[in-house]
Amino acid sequence: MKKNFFVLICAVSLMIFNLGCGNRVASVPSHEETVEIEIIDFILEDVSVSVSTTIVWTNMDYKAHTVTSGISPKKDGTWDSPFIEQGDTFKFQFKETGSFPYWCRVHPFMVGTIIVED
Ligand SMILES: [Cu+2]
Repeated sequence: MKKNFFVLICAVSLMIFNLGCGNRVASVPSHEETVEIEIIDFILEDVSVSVSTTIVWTNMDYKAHTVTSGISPKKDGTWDSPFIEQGDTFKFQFKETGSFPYWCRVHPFMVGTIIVED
């Protein structure tokens, strides 16, 4: 009986240990980060970020803007914000590498590019 109990404890320990390992793997830092971009004076910035980065745009202008992926004046459907009013934000996570041009649907002359690297 005592021996069985000991085996049971070992099995439970192993289960907990494995569970612990699983949790540790899941929480390994994935280098996900947030980059903040302020839209000021009708300028959309060019920014380079690493993959998995979330960009948060904040509109500092008195006019509403959008951040819309694609080459102005065409949307490519990767992302498109609603109107971002002064002080409001829009965020998008870049899960793939590449060069992503974007523009503002209200002011199609506003263009920028997000470069996403490994
Ligand atoms: Cu705009």
